[in-house]
Parts: sequence; C-alpha cells; structure tokens
Amino acid sequence: MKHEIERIYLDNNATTIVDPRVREAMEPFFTRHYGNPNSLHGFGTEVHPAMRLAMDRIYSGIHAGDQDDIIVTSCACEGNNHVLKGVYFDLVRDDPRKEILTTQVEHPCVRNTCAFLESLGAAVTYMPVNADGIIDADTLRRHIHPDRTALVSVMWANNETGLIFPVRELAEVCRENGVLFHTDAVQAIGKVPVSVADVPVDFLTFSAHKFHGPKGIGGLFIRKGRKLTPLIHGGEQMGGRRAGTINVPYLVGMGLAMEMAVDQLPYEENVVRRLRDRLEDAILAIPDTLVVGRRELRTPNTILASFRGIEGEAMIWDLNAGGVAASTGSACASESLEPNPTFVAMGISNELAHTGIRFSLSRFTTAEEIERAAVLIRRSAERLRAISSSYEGKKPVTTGKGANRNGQE
Ligand code: 7TS
Repeated sequence: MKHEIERIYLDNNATTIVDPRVREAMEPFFTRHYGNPNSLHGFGTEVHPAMRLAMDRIYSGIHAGDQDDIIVTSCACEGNNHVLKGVYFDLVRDDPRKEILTTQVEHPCVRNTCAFLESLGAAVTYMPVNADGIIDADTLRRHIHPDRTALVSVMWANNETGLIFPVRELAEVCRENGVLFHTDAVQAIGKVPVSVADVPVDFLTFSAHKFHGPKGIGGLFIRKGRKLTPLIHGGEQMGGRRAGTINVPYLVGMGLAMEMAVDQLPYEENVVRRLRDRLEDAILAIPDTLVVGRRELRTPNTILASFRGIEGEAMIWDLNAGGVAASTGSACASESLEPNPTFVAMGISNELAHTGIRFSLSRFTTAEEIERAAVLIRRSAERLRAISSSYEGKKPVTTGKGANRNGQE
C-alpha cells in the first residue's frame, strides 16, 4: 500500500500558510458582506468598520502615523513597481542628471523594473554588497550624490540569504543627503521589528502572503507629504493614489495577519530561531557544506546552504520526493539556469553558486519536522554525492532500512 508522505514545508520565504484565524476572519466578506466599499448603500457602507480596523492594524503594525499613507496593493511586485516608476516619472524622466541607486541583490521585481527604466533612458547604479553580503552605510555614502540621486532602494532583508540590511543607517544617510529612500520589507515583516517611526524611510513595501495572510494583497507605505505618481489610474480609491476596488476580504485578512505577525515576533526570535539554528547545525555537520551569511545578521527563519558537488535543482527534486519542500532561491527566478545572482554578487564561486538551497521556516514549523528534515537532508546529500561526477569526497550511500525515505517501506 502506498503511504501518503507527511510533507515538511521549508519554503516560507516563497509563501506561507494562511493562518486559520485569518481565513475565518475573511470568510464573511466573500459571501455576506460582499458590497463594494465605494457604494453608497448599506452593502457598501457595512464593510467600512472592518476595513478601518484592518487599516488600523496595518498602521500600528509598522508604526505609521495618521498623516502617512498606506495604500493597498495587489502584491509587493506592484508596490515596488509603483515606487520605482513613480519616482522615475516624478524626478528622473525629465532630468538627465538624475539616477536611481539600488543593489545587486534585490528581488527581481526591483532589479527588472530598474532594467526597464534603464531601457527608457534612466541611469541606475547597482551597488555591490560587502563581505558580509549587505550594503553598509559607507558603501551608500560612496555612491550617493545629493544633487544626482533621486531614490535609493535597498531591501530590509534579503529573500535568499535572510541577511538583514542596516536600513536605519541607510535611511539616515539618505535623509542627510535629501534623497528619497525606499525599502522592500517583504522578508522583514513578522521576522524582525519593522517601524517607520524608528527608521526614516519614505516608502516601504510588504506582501501579506509572506506573513500568513492571503496571496494577492500587499501594502505600500508613503511617508506624509511625499509625492508619488500613481501606477494604476482610474477611480478615486486610496485618495487617488491607487485606483481599483479594494479587495475587502483580503484586506481584512492582511490586517489580522499583520497584527498576529507583530505579536508573534518574540516567538519568531526565540523558538523559530532555535529551530533554524538546529537545522543549520545539522546541515553544517554534513561534510563540505556551507551556509551563506553570519547567523546573527540574518532573519531568524532563513538558511541558504550549499552542498558541494550537488546541483541545487537536483537536490530540490530529491528532497521533494522525500517530502521536504525547499527552494534553490527565489521561486520567481527558479526557471532560470543562470547562477543565483545573489551568490554571484556575494563573490561566491560559480560552482558553489549552482549548489544553493534555501530552507525557510515559519511559526508553523515544528521541532519534529526539523528533526525529520535534518535526517532527510543528510541522506539526500549522501545519495546525490554518490552519483555526482564532480564530487571527489564520495562516500557510499547509506543502505538498508535506514535509507528508506521518510521511514516508508
Ligand atoms: N520582494 C521580496 C524581497 C520578495 O521576497 C518577494 C517574493 C517579492 C518582493 C514579491 O512579492 P509578491 O507579493 O509580489 O509575490 N519572493 C519570493 C521568493 O523569495 N521566492 O518566491 C517568491
């Protein structure tokens, strides 16, 4: 008889399970309170209190002030496109001296939007990361020009390595130079404290599905008084900043998910971090492995590991067959056979760049899953190295009962 394998989900940087409480809170807004919030009748107006509560939760989640704007977007790709293209229209298009400053390790939705703006004639500089894999204030100081730089866009935490960037210092450098600062905080919300009261960002983007909310909704914080040409023109929703009927059920879900993500930060810091460290120790106990980035500089849930002699893709397939879901890096780039650009930017050799595997945990990951994953990862590494032509330190694969995947016969 074929047994169903208990799958272990370690790809939470790609997306997360919707918290059952979030799903429950959304439910009435699909079937009972389904009005368009812009309608004047009761169906429209009765959803307003729930929307206000959701927005309040989002504002307090990131410590935004009432005069700031947070606009609801369809995802973080939209928010990031909005900031980059908006600033291009506002400051760059008609002034050939102006440029945009970003990094070599942004998510493709920043890098590819910048490449598109370059095709329209904009100047973009992609700052290299330092030996720790981050952009420090000195690097930014070397690249920023108060009269030339229109916008600096640096992520809060990297999706592949989990490395946390010193955004407060970076934002302060931008303030001193009178330059706008945007941060993609997609991988930071729910993992580390994110406060726009502490960090003087002008624009900040996030996405609900990375913190146990639904897919297809996100947010863009715009500091009080900042101009930003809309990306989507149409009706007057969101004060004219973003047209389109607001997705009420998803907004309700995002609000609750944000509140829960912030409440759960101590759990993330204590429990998830411990589980991550346990898995990381187990990976590092396998010969010829490495993990990118110092632990203390990373979000508590992420490991980007490399297993010498094993193609990342091959290991993903093998692990998947054994019930462990991981990724070779950003799912958005996984179709590409090019080496992982984050690895390349970090100066990691081409051979190692092909062997990266990302394991990312969440508050739903259990200690039992981590123990099981540790065993399955070791077996997979041994199995794949035994058939690898490029791995010299070959050892026999474990055979016999113990080698059966997931304990199945
Ligand atoms: N920015 C960062 C830093 C991300 O990690 C992602 C998704 C996005 C933006 C896009 O978010 P969305 O709301 O538009 O989906 N990152 C990944 C990943 O690392 N693997 O799969 C998706």
